[in-house]
Amino acid sequence: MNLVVLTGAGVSAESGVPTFRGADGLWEGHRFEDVATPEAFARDPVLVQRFYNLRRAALPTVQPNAAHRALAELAARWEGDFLLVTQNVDDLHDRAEAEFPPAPGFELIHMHGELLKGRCTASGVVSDWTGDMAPDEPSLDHLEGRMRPHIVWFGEMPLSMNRIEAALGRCDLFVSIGTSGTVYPAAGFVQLARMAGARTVEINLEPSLGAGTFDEAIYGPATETVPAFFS
Ligand code: BV8
Repeated sequence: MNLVVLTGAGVSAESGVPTFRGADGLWEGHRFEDVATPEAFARDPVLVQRFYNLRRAALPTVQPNAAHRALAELAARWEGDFLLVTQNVDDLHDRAEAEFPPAPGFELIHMHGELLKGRCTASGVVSDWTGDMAPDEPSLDHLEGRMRPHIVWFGEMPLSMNRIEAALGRCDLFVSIGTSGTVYPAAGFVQLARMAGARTVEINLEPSLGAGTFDEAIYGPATETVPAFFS
């Protein structure tokens, strides 16, 4: 059986990583859509770098929770194809996977990029973020370009979309965990899974914007609902 799981900020909430809507979509008075864009980076790179440096600096202080671990344990024993697509840019799924070596059919995709990676604006080369964690670190120079966060900003194409759409087109079970269904194209994945004839399940704290599209729904904190669903 082929499985696709989509996760959003709600899967990391109980680890202490703030969700986006929790602050009513604001960060220090800025709407995410105004900070997480290429235009914002061009206009005020220090502000944007500070936005990411603060979130990057918080990562060592948070740990994977029971939901991340339940998904990693599932990846270790799943016999078919299992694609875990996360909208999150934290490394909590990666750290949980490191504890449970995944089975061959498993793949983790960060469709919106990763806080711990940077990208050269000239060459496009992606590398581990080597910049200082200082919140006011100016943009790093890298070769002839500048190092930007390896993050997919609003208006930019998410990563690995062909791979994701191919997996959705042939999945038997699609589970969406901890996402409000606000941001596209992730919010449209459930439709692609339905068109493939998959069983679709929403696991969230409360109904998402797309709640009516799912066959089933389970509401409650992810650290309880995710282990229970996949046990
Ligand atoms: C693109 C990286 C085109 C940045 C992110 C108008 C209508 C429709 C679409 C658009 C529109 N105008 C613009 C668009 C497109 C836009 C979009 O969707 N905008 C929204 C705001 C309307 N999308 C884009 O721009 C995307 N790109 O469309 O490209 C294109 C085409 C061709 C060629 C080039 C380009 C790119 C979007 C990616 C943006 N980057 N992340 C960063 O992180 O700084 S998005 C960012 O916000 C996150 O990654 C995440 O995806 C999103 C927040 O969503 P969630 O993860 O769902 O988090 P949220 O807080 O909203 O919800 C948390 C949920 O968890 C809640 O439901 C809550 O109840 C639940 N929860 C809380 N606690 C728990 C819990 N559940 C369980 N247990 C708990 N304990």
